[in-house]
Amino acid sequence: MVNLAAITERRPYNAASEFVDGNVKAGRGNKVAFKEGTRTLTYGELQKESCRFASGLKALGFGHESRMVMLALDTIEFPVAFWGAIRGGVAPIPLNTLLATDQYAYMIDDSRAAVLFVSEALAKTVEPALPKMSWLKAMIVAGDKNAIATGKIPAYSFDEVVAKGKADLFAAPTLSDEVAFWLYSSGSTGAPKGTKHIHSSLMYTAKTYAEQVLGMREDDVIYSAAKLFFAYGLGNAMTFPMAVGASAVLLSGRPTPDSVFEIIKSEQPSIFFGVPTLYAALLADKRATKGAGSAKLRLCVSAGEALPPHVGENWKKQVGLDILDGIGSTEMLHIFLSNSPKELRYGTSGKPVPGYDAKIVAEDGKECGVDEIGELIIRGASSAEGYWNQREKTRRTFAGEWTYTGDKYVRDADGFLRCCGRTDDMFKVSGIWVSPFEVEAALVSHEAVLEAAVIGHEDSDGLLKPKAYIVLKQGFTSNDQLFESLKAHVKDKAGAWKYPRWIDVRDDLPKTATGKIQRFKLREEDAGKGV
Ligand code: 3UK
Repeated sequence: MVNLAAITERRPYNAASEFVDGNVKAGRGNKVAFKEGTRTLTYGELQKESCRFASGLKALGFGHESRMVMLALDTIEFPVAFWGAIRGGVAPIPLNTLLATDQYAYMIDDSRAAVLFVSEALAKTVEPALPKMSWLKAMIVAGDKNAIATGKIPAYSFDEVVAKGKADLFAAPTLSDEVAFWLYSSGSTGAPKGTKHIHSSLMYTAKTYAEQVLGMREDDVIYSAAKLFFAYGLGNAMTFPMAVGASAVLLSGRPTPDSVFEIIKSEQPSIFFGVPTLYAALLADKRATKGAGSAKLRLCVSAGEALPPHVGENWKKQVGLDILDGIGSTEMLHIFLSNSPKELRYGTSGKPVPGYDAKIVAEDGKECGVDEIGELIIRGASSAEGYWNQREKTRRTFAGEWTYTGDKYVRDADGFLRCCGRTDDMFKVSGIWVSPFEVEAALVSHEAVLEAAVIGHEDSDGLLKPKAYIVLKQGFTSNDQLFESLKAHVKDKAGAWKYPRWIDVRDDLPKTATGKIQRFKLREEDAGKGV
């Protein structure tokens, strides 16, 4: 039996000591922890380099109780910087690498981080934000520090910081209950929220989901197409394999069918983690055959949005393995409901992971019966401490032991839980949030658009993509050229995956008496029409 109480008990504890130093102590100093292309990092190297990084940060004046924003690709430097920071008591804050300058400006300033760790390839996106940042005191660039003009902010290369630091083993005297790192979570309105996670939560997710549902073990080789900056990828490819002394493969580039099949073939992973859109794209490729190219593949996992049943069924037919769909969240850190190799029902998120309790509640707070839709709430020790400087939202989401997911769920007579959409207007595209509000804001900032409403519309794979309803300003007519220009405009303003795949021009949009757009009416109308 896994003793979960021992993990959450309040005590002096630094997660880096257990995840990094624990592996060296267990004799895995020479084992490869991470592989990225031709580069490798052993557990022993990770220990030394993370000590040097922590000590280098300290020498620059950043120690226990400071914060470091990370805008970093999945390279060998990621785990060194992440664990180096945690070791030094500095909270790392990995950011989504697919965002635009203004969004970075918001999160860097909101977090009040003193240090920004950035991969050279991403430096140009964040550069225009730097003169306006009021809290940043230093930049660390993985690569050439001259690739970015940092103005008054001193810049150091990753190598310089590591060289400055000492390799002596140390860890800041943190507590198991203390905030270790943050992740930003987005909502339907308003800005993203800094979600604060504590040191013990990392091992809690590993001992519950990774160990008991996946049975992850020392000889596993992990490949996660979801990047380390997502809570999903962070667990999959970093904390889970490290919790059992396994190895993870990292890809710094985009996970396309080509790059993913190439990695599966060359690295022969035993566990693969993806999102539904990627599985659908992989299935359309002729390489989606037995084991997908890896003789060792034993588990495939999907999360981020609901997996359409036919994707799982076709994968099973072509690849020979089931896809385990599970739901997790930034707020709960990782997966809390999941299918398992022993118990799987497509079209559902499975059952609660050992260590988590799930309830479906009606609006009056009463628990729903079988087949009654309500909001899914979760109890489990990996829940975040709260949102940074967002008291109202914190109180609403983290209600004592229970965390409100904002997801509508229903439980069937056999105890399987099925997702029925959101309680708000949010939806996921490729597992990444889209807020209709921000796509609409981008659309109305175009010269031709008077009003806009955006909903998720199912594509031919049963996966949601943005669909826009717009009212044009006088003097503009709808044509393909205008639609292309609107799509390009949204990509530029809001993010590449958020552009509307369909645009419907209307004379007016359904609104409440107070002028609020009624997206649910458009959704109902759209559902009636089918694809
Ligand atoms: C939705 C799902 C149906 C759901 C995440 C695994 O996605 C993760 O975190 P986010 O904070 O989003 C959380 C929300 O995404 N969702 C996620 N998985 C599923 N809906 N079926 C699923 N399998 O709305 C949830 O509230 O981006 C996923 C591990 C860690 C994570 N943070």
